[in-house]
Amino acid sequence: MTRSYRRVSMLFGRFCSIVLVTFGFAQAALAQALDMREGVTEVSQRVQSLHHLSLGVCIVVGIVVFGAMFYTMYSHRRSRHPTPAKFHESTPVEIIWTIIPTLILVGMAIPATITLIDIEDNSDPDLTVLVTASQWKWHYQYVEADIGFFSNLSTPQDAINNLVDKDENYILEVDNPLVIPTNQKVRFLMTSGDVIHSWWVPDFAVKQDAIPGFINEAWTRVDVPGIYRGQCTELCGMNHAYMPVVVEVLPEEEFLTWIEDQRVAAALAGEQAIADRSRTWTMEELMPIGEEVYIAQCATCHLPDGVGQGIRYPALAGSEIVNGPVEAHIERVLNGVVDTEMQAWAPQLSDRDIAAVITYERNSFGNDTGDIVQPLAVFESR
Ligand code: HEC
Ligand SMILES: [Cu+2]
Repeated sequence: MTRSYRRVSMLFGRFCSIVLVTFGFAQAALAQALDMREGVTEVSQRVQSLHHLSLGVCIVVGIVVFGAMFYTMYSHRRSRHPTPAKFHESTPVEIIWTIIPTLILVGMAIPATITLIDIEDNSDPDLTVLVTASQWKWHYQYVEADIGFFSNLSTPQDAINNLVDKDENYILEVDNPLVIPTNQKVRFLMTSGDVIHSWWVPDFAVKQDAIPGFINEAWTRVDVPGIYRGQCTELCGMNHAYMPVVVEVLPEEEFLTWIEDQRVAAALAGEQAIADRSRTWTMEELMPIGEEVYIAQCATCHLPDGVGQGIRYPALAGSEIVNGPVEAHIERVLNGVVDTEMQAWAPQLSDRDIAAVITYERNSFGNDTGDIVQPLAVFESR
């Protein structure tokens, strides 16, 4: 008897230690796979610990409530208690089961409210970025430094169409990431040029709607340099899944150098634009540039071969505008069509790129106007 008892208890002990060791490993792996991420800001870490607090409370409450239920069902079953007790109401019990949940809720509400108030505190920023969403890209304007640029998806179309392998950052990569410095409070002003979008970077615990006609606020302060990725998180049309957010956090000095580089680049682009419109371009020069711009900017809607998509996105092949007077075509591309997805390209593309893409449209997809549109003509129509 004692011997078999010892044996069983030894086996049980071994079993428990195996379970515990496995659980230890599993816990680390599970935390990676299932837990809400910790992120890289103080706010994101507080949000995670709030999540842990609530989850812990839920688990304890669940165990107590279900434990009491199962215990009652088992020990008061009919075979043991043929005649049920007949009491009604119990003031002490009612007081207890009102006060305890109230205390639990207040205990959870206090830290949650403190965190929420901090999340909403957009005062005293070191830097402000105006984020403007549109279908399907982000525009970042550094308010103090007065520089701005568009951030477009950079995943190759062939990866999207399963013609080449997808890499780790598939549809989470852009041509120009938002760049911000470490250790500074960055305030975001969010708005949209068309429909409702939402700017979301999980590692910062920042998720804010970008609504046309409104400006919403959010802020972050990141201590760890690195590249952080997010997405638009409000269904915003056909290419909703293709407008990622990428933020590059640089140490402060590197950030200042970056700002300076952006200023120099903007000045150079201005000079380049003057040079571009002061000479006459040939068809051979414009066509390859036009094709590149078309594939990067226009092909998502009008398709690479210009056939459009039903009534929603008109075909450019055989289009009256594309084959009609040049001025009307330039006007359409510069200003777009209000309240449609055909956006104004004037603020987005240079004179040269617009001239090139229009030249390309007028001489591709079976269109054969022979027109060469000059950057100067685009400049004058702006
Ligand atoms: C997000 C989708 C989208 C993108 C991207 C887009 N377009 Fe459009 N485009 C449209 C829609 C929608 C219309 C029809 C607007 C209307 O008239 O209602 C249109 C119309 C046009 C027309 C007039 C065609 C016609 O026959 O009415 C031209 C020309 C044109 N787009 C050129 C371009 C160029 C050049 C680019 C890239 C620089 C571009 N589009 C990018 C959606 C888009
Ligand atoms: Cu969006």
